[in-house]
Amino acid sequence: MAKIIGKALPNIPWEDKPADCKTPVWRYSGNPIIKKDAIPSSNSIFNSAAVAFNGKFAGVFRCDNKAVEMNIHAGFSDDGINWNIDHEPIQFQGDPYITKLQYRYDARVCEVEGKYYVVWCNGYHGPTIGLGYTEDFKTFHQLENCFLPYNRNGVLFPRRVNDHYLMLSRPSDTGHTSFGDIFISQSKDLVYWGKHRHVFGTAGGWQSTKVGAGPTPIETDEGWLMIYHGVITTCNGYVYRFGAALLDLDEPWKVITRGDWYLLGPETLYELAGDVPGVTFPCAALTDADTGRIAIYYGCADTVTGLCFTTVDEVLDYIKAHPMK
Ligand code: BMA
Repeated sequence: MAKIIGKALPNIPWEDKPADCKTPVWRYSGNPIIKKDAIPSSNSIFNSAAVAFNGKFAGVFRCDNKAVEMNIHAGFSDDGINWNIDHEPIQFQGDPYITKLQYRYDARVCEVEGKYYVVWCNGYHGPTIGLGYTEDFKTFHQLENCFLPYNRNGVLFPRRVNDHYLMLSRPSDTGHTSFGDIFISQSKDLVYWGKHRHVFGTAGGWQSTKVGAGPTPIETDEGWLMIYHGVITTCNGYVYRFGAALLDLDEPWKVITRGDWYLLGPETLYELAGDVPGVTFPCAALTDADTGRIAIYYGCADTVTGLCFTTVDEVLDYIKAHPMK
């Protein structure tokens, strides 16, 4: 039995695994939990991040509006399933040179030492990784962009490792990048990032075009559990699934095990049909250290937000049973 290192979350959203389910991850029966028009201005709400907050839940949601402009909005929930999303996008405080809006999307939220950090793809003469923080999900402060363009997929670790903040990211190009490996960068102050290390690149099948980090890595007694998306190019375009890898706790650029089989991919109607058919894109995971339960939030077909469940043992047993050679 593996152990999640972290806080108990007795009110984690949860449904038991259905008796007839043969996969390591199972979908919430009420999916999608957030519809495309959950706020008046939205065309689609997907690739969004939730965290435990003050005994309840808060999050940052990608809401593309009816002009199909990409922006991020705060939201709150009593149960992690039913959400009230602010109708207005987040307005960041900070240096106007940095806070000037071009576009924002695919946020992750990560609590580090009592602050909730938001990491997102930020338009700044091309996509790069934006970083900000909040303590109440009402006032948000924006820090410097972490990297030079182009980079569209940043994920912060929930604690410092060897006195460095760690960020996973994927250097890319301006558009729908047809390549991409995952790197780790390190920082003493969340401003200057360096000591860049390659974590892993593409592999066969479902992860043959590009890979990118998903939710905040989950600390376990066996290593960092990283859930990540993998993309394959088919005759109908890109298909996004997600899988998992276990990274060394002290040197997370070292891969202990990486799954050859995906955990979840587009199968249901709301994953197969939408603005971008065939996309399952995980951006957040709630965890309960007492039970090992994990609830994953994922974007479906770039249109709606879904929720699915697993446990730390389900995932680790699965990637160990089907490891990449
Ligand atoms: C990626 C990002 C995601 C999106 C995905 C599929 O490159 O733009 O926001 O979900 O493509 O369209």
